[in-house]
Amino acid sequence: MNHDLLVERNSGVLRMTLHRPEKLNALTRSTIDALSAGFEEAGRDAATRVVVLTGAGRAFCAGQDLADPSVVPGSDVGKMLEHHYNPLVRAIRELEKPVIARVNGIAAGAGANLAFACDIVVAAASATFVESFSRIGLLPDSGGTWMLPRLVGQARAVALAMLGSPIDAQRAYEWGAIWKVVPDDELDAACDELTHVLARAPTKALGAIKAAMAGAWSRDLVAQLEIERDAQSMLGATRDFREGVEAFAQKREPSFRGD
Ligand code: T3D
Repeated sequence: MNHDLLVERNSGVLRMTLHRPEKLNALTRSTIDALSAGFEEAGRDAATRVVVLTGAGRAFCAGQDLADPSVVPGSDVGKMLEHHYNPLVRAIRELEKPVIARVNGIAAGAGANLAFACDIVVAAASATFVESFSRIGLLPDSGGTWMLPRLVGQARAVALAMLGSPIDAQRAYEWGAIWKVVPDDELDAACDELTHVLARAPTKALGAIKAAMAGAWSRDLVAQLEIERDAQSMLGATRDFREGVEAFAQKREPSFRGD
């Protein structure tokens, strides 16, 4: 039980809401661990077919709680990454189910990079993203140095990290860092539309897409073709593939179960 994290399950959707609005949902160790546990549980629970990560109040997440004793200068900040942030980022990236970041407001530091680690990022127009690390003498962590250049290109990634300049959701969208930006009052509808589609999609195929694309950065084409072959062998034996082909032949909407 973590009071800074609300966990809700409904119709195949696991929604985790960072809930410490007065501190812009800054992350404590226990909240990071509760998030990791939530993503791991989502992997085990066949009923969960999509995960939504969001924040309460005016922020998505302001990153590490800078009032936490573990970040006092002189302490080994890397230990915090090793034991808490890195397992969380891996839990998001290794979950073979889609993860949506519903970015309702400012996403700073690790908060920004957790959003970028998700599969589909939809942001309110008033949201901003800031790699604030350099402002306090750190480098982007939580996968930021890996993910940002891939999303926006090396030149923009380096400048964002070095300058710590915020970008608004529209710019993040134009730079290819996020999937969609919507007016603030349409964020819920946009997120609901996504979850509705993804919770009824062939979950194993979505998981295979995620895994194949994530690993593609470190493989050559020949190796990637083999990954596609192996994944397609697995997917071709699923009930959802059979259902998809039958539905096509019968000119009806498929009813995917996720198996
Ligand atoms: O262990 C390790 O350090 C390793 C891991 C590092 C990962 C990281 O995430 S490092 C980066 C940490 N995050 C930041 O540096 C961002 C710090 N916050 C800000 O720069 C600003 O708060 C924002 C730009 C995000 C928003 O500014 P603004 O003016 O809209 O709000 P505010 O007034 O600064 O914040 C509102 C309250 O939230 C305020 O509390 P108060 O004074 O009303 O009681 C502020 O202190 C609190 N708050 C905001 N961010 C954090 C925070 N409290 C603790 N930690 C925070 N990160």
